[in-house]
Amino acid sequence: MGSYRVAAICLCCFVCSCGAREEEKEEVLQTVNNSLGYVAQSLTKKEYLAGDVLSVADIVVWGAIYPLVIDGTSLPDELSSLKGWFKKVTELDQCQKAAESLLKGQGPSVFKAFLQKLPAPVLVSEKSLSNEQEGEDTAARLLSEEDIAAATEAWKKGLHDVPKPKPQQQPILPIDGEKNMLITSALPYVNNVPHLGNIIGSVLSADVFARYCRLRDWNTLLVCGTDEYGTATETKAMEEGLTPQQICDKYNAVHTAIYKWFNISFDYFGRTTTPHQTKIAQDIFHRLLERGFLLEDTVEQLRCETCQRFLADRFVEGICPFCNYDEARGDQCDKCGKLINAVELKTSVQSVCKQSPIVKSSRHLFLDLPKLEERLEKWLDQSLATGDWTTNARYITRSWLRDGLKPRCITRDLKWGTPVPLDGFRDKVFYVWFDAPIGYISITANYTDQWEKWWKNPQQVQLYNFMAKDNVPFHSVIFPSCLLGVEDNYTVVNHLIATEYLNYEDGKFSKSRGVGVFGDMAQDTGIPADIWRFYLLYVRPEGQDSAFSWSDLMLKNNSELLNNLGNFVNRYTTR
Ligand SMILES: *[C@@H]1O[C@H](CO)[C@@H](O)[C@H](O)[C@H]1NC(C)=O
Ligand SMILES: *[C@@H]1O[C@H](CO)[C@@H](O)[C@H](O)[C@H]1NC(C)=O
Ligand SMILES: *[C@@H]1O[C@H](CO)[C@@H](O)[C@H](O)[C@H]1NC(C)=O
Ligand SMILES: *[C@@H]1O[C@H](CO)[C@@H](O)[C@H](O)[C@H]1NC(C)=O
Ligand SMILES: CC(=O)N[C@H]1CO[C@H](CO)[C@@H](O)[C@@H]1O
Repeated sequence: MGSYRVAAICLCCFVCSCGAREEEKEEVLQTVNNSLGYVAQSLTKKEYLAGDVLSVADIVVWGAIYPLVIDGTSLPDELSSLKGWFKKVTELDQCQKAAESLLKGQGPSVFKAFLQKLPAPVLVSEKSLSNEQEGEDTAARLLSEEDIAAATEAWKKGLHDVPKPKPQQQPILPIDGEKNMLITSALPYVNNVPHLGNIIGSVLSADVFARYCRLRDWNTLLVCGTDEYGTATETKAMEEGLTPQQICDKYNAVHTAIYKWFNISFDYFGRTTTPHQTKIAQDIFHRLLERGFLLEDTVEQLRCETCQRFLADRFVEGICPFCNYDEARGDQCDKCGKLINAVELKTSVQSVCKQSPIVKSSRHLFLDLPKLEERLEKWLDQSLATGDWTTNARYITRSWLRDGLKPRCITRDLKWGTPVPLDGFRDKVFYVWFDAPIGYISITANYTDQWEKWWKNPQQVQLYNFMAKDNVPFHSVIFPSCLLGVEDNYTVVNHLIATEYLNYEDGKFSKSRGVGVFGDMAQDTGIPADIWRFYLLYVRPEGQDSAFSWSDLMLKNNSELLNNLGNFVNRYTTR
């Protein structure tokens, strides 16, 4: 069934010409041709796809290729068996009726609007669906004769002739007329020890990309740091009997040590609890306020009377109002991916004390996303067309826009956060999702006082954001909306690289249940960091969830790293 699916996805390109580049179209043609050839081949031996009687497979495939070959004449002659089958299925009474009700006499253009909303076809999925042999063919086809000749030439010359990377100036700054790469890895929450999924999801992926960029001699700045504000920290502080600041100091050191051990090449690893954060976040806030992009409204908030405090959405659990998943968090449902307001949960309990909270109202400030939507879409059109966005990032972003944007509350009744600098709200702080992405900027400001050369320089800087997919909406919709609304020449994301999830053996990583491998434990195993790095990159959840497995780690260490890569390098270096 795999190749049918690819065919169905690729057909979109024909019907809607959704901006696929020329070589992509050729690739698509090839893919569809192969898949159709495959279907035609199987139809030479039998009447219908699954045998001699019509089955659901016929209907599905017929429906998928219908937009392309509405009258069957566009099918090449080599595919005569497919042609005959298509005609036969099309003539079925039910299929005729279905087609008529859909087309309403307008022809294939009726599919356009629908198909344009689908994620852009990814050709990589062809590789993962087919077997390894075909995968290699695809890779080979992407290289031109010249590429191969150049590679052979370079190989013959040996390592001495490889140009040395230019020395790095300090601080690293963009340079006129050169390629300037600003790379961020999602800021890890300070109250946790990161697990392998967190490490490959953003930190290690960003590291590898940054190393590549430096080898290419591009001006590259990789920044990250701990995200330290919010209730998560307050709660952890209560648990451990420390102040929030002490918790941040303690876990910032834990994170720093783990990434150092994994040899992550951050140019600067900072934190969000700095005066720079306060200054920049408040400046962004003031500019949004002056430009009329903030609204005031009353919010129903959950409050725990037992603990005497308002509850952050993340600390409430209940039933998702959209998909009825019964372990949804108050901010987001892990099952359907929708963002939630905690008060919308059907029956909820606080995740710490397990008491049911009460609803209480207070005045808050909202980011007027509907008012920013137009400029966001304009910018997104351009960024998606010219940048590297992973399929999941494109898909999540599109579905957010399709659902329409609503105003989002940016303030919270908490203490541990960036204070809101406005009368009437001075006892509140910024909500973490508003505050945290500003951390990229303030952390850079903590690295160099010339930070604006990176962050207010969209003409000369390419911004790459690395993250796991649950972080996509904040980076593709909400934060860009803020930066565009501020009208201060900010650098807005050009490339968004999101991973799926890494599972642990057959389940999820879970600190509370002690399941999984955490950064500090990886170190204690005695297995060197480079083997961890290799294996995590090998199982990187790129197009779909993947899993960490101990036995697979041993296997890949021996087969891929030692036998294949090791022997290859060995043969080269001992020539
Ligand atoms: C399409 O596939 C058929 C075999 O199914 C092959 O004969 C033909 O050359 C292919 N056409 C293109 C354009 O690749
Ligand atoms: C860490 O990476 C650097 C290159 O960025 C390399 O020179 C160094 O040997 C690595 N350290 C370890 C312990 O692998
Ligand atoms: C934005 O910044 C760049 C580089 O600093 C500058 O060349 C450009 O003129 C600025 N654009 C605006 C609209 O301020
Ligand atoms: C990985 O392979 C090396 C070389 O054979 C071996 O020394 C090491 O013990 C292996 N590590 C693991 C975790 O299997
Ligand atoms: C260069 C710079 O601004 N460094 C600051 C980074 O943040 C820490 C913590 O707030 C300060 O102590 C540094 O002075």
